[in-house]
Amino acid sequence: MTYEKILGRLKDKLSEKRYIHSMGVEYTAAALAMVWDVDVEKARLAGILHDCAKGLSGKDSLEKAKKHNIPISKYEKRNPELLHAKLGAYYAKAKYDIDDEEILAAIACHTTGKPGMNTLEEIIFVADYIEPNRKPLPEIEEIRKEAFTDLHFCVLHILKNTIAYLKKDGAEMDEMTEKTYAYYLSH
Ligand code: DGI
Ligand code: FE
Ligand code: FE
Repeated sequence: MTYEKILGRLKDKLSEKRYIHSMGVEYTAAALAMVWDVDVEKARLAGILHDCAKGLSGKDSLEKAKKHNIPISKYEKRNPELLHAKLGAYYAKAKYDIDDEEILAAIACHTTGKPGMNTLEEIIFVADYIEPNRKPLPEIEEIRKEAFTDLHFCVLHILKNTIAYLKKDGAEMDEMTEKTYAYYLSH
């Protein structure tokens, strides 16, 4: 599928705000790929497509996950918006012709992260958080610098702030978010 076709389909599936965010993740991931010696085209594709399933409601996400045999954890059952990452990987392959397993894996873990992410996975996780169209988050200036100077530390910093935000909000934490944080604290 051509890049233009991917953009056309995404534009149809996402809100304008989410589409602009996706473009921000694409170019931020491309810049990070240049610094961290990752294939720039892979980073761009993972970035532009990472939220391709974000247009679905919670109810539809659960239905689609069941339909496509995507395992649903108890956390995802209670917080179905978490499923947009795994569903995104599914649609990237099924609807956007992405066969590269590394791109699909980076999309699948972009919300909670996972222990021992590879560089492309870390780049998408970070780019999602720091891209310039997102509304400013606490300590974002430091986090943005870290993304280009110390990628592992940047992942840890984002996890720490996301967990603090979820706690403050009384939101339920996914087991994977906690596991990822524990991993990055000790590595
Ligand atoms: O899809 P985006 O909004 O671009 O970003 P994302 O995929 O990182 O999703 C962000 C949302 O996911 C944010 O509101 C925090 C939430 N989130 C991240 N980890 C967890 C979580 N929500 C719950 N309930 N539990 C988590 O562990
Ligand atoms: Fe997302
Ligand atoms: Fe996103």
